[in-house]
Amino acid sequence: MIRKVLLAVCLVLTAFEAARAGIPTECELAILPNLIASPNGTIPTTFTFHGPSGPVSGLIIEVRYTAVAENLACWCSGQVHPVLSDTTDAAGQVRFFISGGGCLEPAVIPGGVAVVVSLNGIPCREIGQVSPDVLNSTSPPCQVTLGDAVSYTHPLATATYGFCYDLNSDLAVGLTDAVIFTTPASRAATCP
Ligand SMILES: [Ca+2]
Ligand SMILES: [Ca+2]
Repeated sequence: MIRKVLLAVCLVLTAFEAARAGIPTECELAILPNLIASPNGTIPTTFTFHGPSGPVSGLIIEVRYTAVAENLACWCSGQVHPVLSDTTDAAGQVRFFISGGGCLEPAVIPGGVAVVVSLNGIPCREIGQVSPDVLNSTSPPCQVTLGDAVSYTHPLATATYGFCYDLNSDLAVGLTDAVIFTTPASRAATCP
C-alpha cells in the first residue's frame, strides 16, 4: 500500500517536473510589455519572442484577460475580447491594437491576475494593461478626455512612477510616456 502511494507521488512529481521543464525558452526570453488599450485602437503593443539563436516565427500567441479584468476595462464595440491571438512573424513579433480603455494593474485587482500571455497553449507570463483612457467607463464609448489629462499631469510633470502612467513599460514615467499620451489626448480619442 505504502509503495503504491509512494509510486503515485513519484509519478505526480515527475509529471510536475516535466511540465516545468516544458516551459519554452521563448517564454523566458520573451519581451512582454503591458498591453496598451486606446479608444481609437491606434497604439500598438508589441511582444517579441526569441530562442537561443534568434527570433522565432510561427508561434501562436494568445492574450487572455481574466473575467475580473475584462469587467474592469472599457471595450469599444467590435473589439474582440477577452481572448486575442496572433502568430509571430519573421522578427518573432506579434502586434496587438486594442480599442478600449482602462488601467489593469494586477497587484490591485481582485485575484491579482489581469492578463495571461500563452505560447502555443502554454501559459508564459502574467501582465497588465495601461491606457491613455485611465479614468474609464466600463461600457463604450471609451474616451480620453480632460479628466484623463488631469490625472496624467502630476505623474508626467514630476516623473513620478505609477503603474497606470508607464505607457511604455520601462518602469519609469517620463517623456516617452508623455509622447505616447499626447496624440490620443490631443484628439480626444474615442471609439471608432
Ligand atoms: Ca477617460
Ligand atoms: Ca515609461
